[in-house]
Amino acid sequence: MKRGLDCLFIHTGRFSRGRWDMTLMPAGLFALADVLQGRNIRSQMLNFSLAKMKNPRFPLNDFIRTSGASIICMPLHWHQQSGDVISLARSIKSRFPSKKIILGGITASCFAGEILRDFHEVDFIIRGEAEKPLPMLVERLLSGANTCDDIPNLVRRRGTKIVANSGKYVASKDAFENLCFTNLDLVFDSDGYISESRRLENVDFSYVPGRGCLHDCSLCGGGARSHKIISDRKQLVCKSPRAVAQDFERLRSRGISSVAIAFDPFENSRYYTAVFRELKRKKILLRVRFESFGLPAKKFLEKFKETFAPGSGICISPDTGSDDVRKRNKGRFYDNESLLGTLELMSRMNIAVRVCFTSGLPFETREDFFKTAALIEYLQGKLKIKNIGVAPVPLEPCSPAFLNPRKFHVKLRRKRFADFMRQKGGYDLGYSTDEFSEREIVKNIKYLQRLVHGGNAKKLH
Ligand code: B12
Repeated sequence: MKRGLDCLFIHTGRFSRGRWDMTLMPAGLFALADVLQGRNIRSQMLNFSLAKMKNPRFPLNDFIRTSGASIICMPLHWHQQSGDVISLARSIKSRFPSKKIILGGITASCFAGEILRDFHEVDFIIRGEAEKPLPMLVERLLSGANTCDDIPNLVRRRGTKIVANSGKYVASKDAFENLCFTNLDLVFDSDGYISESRRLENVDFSYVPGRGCLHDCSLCGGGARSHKIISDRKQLVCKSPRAVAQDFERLRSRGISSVAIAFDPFENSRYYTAVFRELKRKKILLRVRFESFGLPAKKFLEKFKETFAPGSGICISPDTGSDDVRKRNKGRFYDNESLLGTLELMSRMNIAVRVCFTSGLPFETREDFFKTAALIEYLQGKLKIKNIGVAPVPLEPCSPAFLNPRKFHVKLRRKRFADFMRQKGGYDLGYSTDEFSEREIVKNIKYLQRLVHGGNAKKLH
């Protein structure tokens, strides 16, 4: 008889305004399932949000029962999922009291103590990086051993107390090099997952070649300092160009023809030009959407153009039209003049571009806001750029503005995990600035969105 699962990963996604979203799973989940599988711990990833989207009556309890898994691992990575993860954990625990529920991911790591104190349906939390701690914990649970003091990054209950083990695990460069973030065979309905990624992101798969950051953008919860607090990571790690090429080859052999890369914390283009060179040498031709955290240099653009398939493009996020606001909020600063120069160059090189903006950044004044509107109009009118996005940026836990609101002149509406659980939808920002109330920020964002979509944007102030 076929052996059942030992460990089932369940990605909850989010149910908001009557529909399921946040259906992408954290990139790191693939590596965790793959590491367990490599140690003969049978694992699978179930994308609950996607299963419910396809079949609103998806029988989760039957799925869990027939899987045989005694351990349920749930990513609580994005704070927007907080309420959904806890309510699903509660429902699983009430139906299967003997199953152990383990949480992990950025948001679970930020609020580990509060979650374990208030939500007894959660048995364990692994803070930060989990490739070593998770197999250790799962092996102990499967063997019935009840000692786990030596498991790094583990937070748990002991009697009425919450204890955090003292050991720390952070993946070294060598360990990271060998992690596999592309094992789609461990995803239940992997074809459905690829189709969902195509629908949402217009690419088959999101690939992340590294971990950590060198910068501290004001509203980002994944900057250098946040990583230090969340996982004790002090350095950036990246896969070698050879390992990235192997991953891409694996993806291609799985039928994947387009990939998004949204990881670009580097000071210069050396890393990616080496990666692109290797992909070209290996003749791996994919369509790529690259999210540039700074401004792509000429050399980067040349290599990008000669490496990837037609339809590839780059997303740039100046966020604001004001140089001063950009300087005070963004780790990798560039001014409007350099931005316009790069956009003109990309247009000459025929590289597709998407330019993204927001409003409500710390220190933004009304005048700055109108600079953003003016820049958008200039890009649309003079540079004929059609692909412009405007999106709200909710305040992320552990971001510099969250950790030090006074320095950034913001007022937080969400501080504790319970506050994050109560949030509703993408426009629930959770903060206001000295200049704008939360409602005004949302109004400003909607104004810019109308500007982009050609609506009547005049009725704002
Ligand atoms: C690449 C990236 C993306 C990519 C790829 C996402 C993906 N599939 O993972 C894209 C562009 C798609 C993306 C989307 C979003 N992202 Co993003 N993203 C990043 C970025 C730059 C790198 C993240 C990363 O992959 N790290 C490396 C990988 C290998 O590790 P990992 O996935 O983090 O997993 C490790 C741990 O978290 C943990 N873990 C994760 N899950 C679990 C589960 C268990 C049980 C355990 C034990 C452990 C565990 O284990 C792993 C390793 O040990 C970070 C910023 C940064 N510099 O870190 C932001 C970041 C993670 N994203 C963020 C956000 C908010 C989003 C969006 C919600 C944005 C939006 N409004 O749409 C969406 C959500 C997408 C969805 N689900 O639908 C925030 C999260 C803040 C927070 N606390 O919630 C960050 C920190 C940036 C920010 N703005 O502050 N993102």
